[in-house]
Amino acid sequence: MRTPERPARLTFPDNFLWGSATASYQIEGSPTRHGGGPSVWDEMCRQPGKVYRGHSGMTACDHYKFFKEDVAMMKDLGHKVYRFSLSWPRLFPEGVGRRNDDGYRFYNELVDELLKADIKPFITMFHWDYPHALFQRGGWMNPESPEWFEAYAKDAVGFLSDRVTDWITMNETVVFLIMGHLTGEHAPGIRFGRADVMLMLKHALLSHGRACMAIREHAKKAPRVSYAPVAGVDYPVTETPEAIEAARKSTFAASPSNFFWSPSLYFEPVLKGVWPEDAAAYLGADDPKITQAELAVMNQKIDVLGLNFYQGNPVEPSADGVTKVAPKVGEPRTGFEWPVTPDAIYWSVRFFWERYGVPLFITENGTSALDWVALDGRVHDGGRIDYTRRYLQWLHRATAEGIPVEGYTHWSLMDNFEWAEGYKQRFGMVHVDFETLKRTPKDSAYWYRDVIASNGESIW
Ligand code: GBH
Repeated sequence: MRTPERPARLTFPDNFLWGSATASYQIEGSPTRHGGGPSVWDEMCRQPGKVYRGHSGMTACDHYKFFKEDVAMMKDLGHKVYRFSLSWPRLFPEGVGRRNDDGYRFYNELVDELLKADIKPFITMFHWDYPHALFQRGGWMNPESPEWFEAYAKDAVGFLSDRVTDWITMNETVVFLIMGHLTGEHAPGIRFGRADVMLMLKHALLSHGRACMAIREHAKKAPRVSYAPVAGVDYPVTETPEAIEAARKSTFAASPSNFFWSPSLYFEPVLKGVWPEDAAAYLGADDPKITQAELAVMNQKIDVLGLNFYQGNPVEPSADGVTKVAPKVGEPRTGFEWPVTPDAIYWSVRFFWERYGVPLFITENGTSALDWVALDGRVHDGGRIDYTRRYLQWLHRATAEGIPVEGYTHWSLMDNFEWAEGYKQRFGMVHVDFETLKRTPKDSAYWYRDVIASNGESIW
């Protein structure tokens, strides 16, 4: 792995927002307590063999109970921003119609607690816990689904926008659509054909657009609207102009080899109001045939574009575009066995900035590791420190080149329910003992506290 030279002067902006990210189903627990409704993830966890060892989000970190302690912990650790999600079925047990006021009570208290601690709330409206009742009505396949999402977004904004200004409509459209409905690894865990999944994509993108409009129309405080897609890229292993151009081209092409993960399916309609021609050609009869009017709904102004970045694919230019660079024997990998590709975060930020010109925010980045509490009572997660240090060094290069990056929320604040992997993968800077629910900040949490205090100086 390469690393950039330490610059003479660091260029993270003075008001750079350092913090961490979580999601409702992964940390809260008690999803159906006090009137909440089940989500597709509650149903998924009940099905044998779908989630590692039959784990579920029933208790998770019990953040629902311990949120005050968790906010106090974030404050101790110096976090300035906290990205979290609202559980749609906690607020609307049937997804639409009847509101559950107890759900709002929880989020109201959480927001108040954050503001008291001087931590900026950054809210994701949808991070995969889709109301089961709406799934029974066809879920994303139902042409009414954009209206459902809009109604929910409008209501949430109405309740929280007297204090909250920063909103993300949805997290990683590709994951809940493709892993949820095409490969079936995630909830609802049913495999549909590609024409159906592309129709769901159309409805999800319309939902995003309508939620953006609802936020602008109903926010009490001037809102900042955001979107948080997976931001993996093909990136050049050598920095020649030809290699850079080839990597850029293949990043934005709807490549047949990994078609459903092509960023352009999720970025182009939202940021340019365009459905990629190569996607339409590839899909043929299964193309969702998105109209100009629908593209106009999807293409709402985004104030800050969230990037969830974990890994890129190294490529080299070749006669017909690019070829993937084979992994080296024994290359560094995370606990999940995802390759560690720090330089790729720079290319991600650069490619998405050059193409869309919207200020950026790293809404997720992090690594899972096999962490445990050592005999000295501490958690020595040196791998996470090195991973984050390297990714931040490359992120810094983007800011040094003048690319506006407003903040970084590390995934994740604490170990949590890692979807189909249950509690096996630990992504937190804070260790959670899932039997006692005891929180133990890992070495990385203290390291990150210094990074924040020095506005990034200590990453070199
Ligand atoms: C995020 O998903 C989620 O938002 C979060 O809830 C989750 O806990 C966290 O990450 C950790 O998993 O780029 O084609 O090579 C990230 C899921 C990670 C899925 C990278 C795709 C690589 C596919 N993605 N992965 S590709």
